[in-house]
Amino acid sequence: MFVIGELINGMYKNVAAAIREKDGAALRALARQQVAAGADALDLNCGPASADPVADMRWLVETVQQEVPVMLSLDSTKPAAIEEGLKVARNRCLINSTSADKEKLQVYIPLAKKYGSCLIGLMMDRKGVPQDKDRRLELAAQILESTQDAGFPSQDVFLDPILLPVNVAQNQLFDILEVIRECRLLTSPAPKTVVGLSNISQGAKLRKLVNRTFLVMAQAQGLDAAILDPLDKDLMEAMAASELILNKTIYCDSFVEAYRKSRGA
Ligand code: THG
Repeated sequence: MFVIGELINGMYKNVAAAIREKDGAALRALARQQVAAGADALDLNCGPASADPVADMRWLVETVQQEVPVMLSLDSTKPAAIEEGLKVARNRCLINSTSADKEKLQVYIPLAKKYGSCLIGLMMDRKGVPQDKDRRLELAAQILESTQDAGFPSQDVFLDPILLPVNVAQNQLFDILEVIRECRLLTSPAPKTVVGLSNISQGAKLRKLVNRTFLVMAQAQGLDAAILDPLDKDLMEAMAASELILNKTIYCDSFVEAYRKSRGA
């Protein structure tokens, strides 16, 4: 599993404050802790309260890469903010994200090609998030058709079925698990899949239990990557046990410790 740390997001009050006050030390600590806990990449999102998303994204990238050498996931709805991040990033980035709308794909695919980035494609369009499995797969196919037409490698596309909260859209979660398995069949080489894991438990009780249970179920469907809280130890241990059961890692008595070390944690 490719782990993208979710904690540098202006959705969190402490992060919004650190961005507003340009408190680099606070963000570098969050970056260091997530990588030390096993994150392979970090999601960077200025949050809805940012007065200047372009300048804030530049500052986030510059600040975080002083501390850790990992891939950055530039999470913004504004192409100008994403491009600003791409310009200053030293390492390869993930563009987070495009929808399946043609006019969005026409902007983001050339950007991903220009900077050699990976691209997260959301299975939604201007009409919103689909309610059913077939429509999600249709949108995934549209995204892949556009990337293939542009000569962009399908294995650098991360398809996101959009995880909705269990207390809002409980009846869609099983469909989403099936979509994760089936969208790998859309192209060869296969695209990758990613979810924003914590979405599933927003507003729910026992959030961590819900998060880690969904994660292991999605791993069984072949999920490649997740935006999650790497500081959640039980979650990271469930992920390790799941990889063991799926025969992705070799059993040893200290498999959790071995897994932590294998991710440089
Ligand atoms: N897909 C993609 N990118 C994404 C998402 C996705 N980026 C953002 C988000 N979803 C993933 N990141 C988070 C980060 C935090 C939370 C959920 C998803 C979260 N935050 C607490 C809450 O809202 O309850 C904040 C609590 C606080 O304020 O302290 O749950 O799906 N491609």
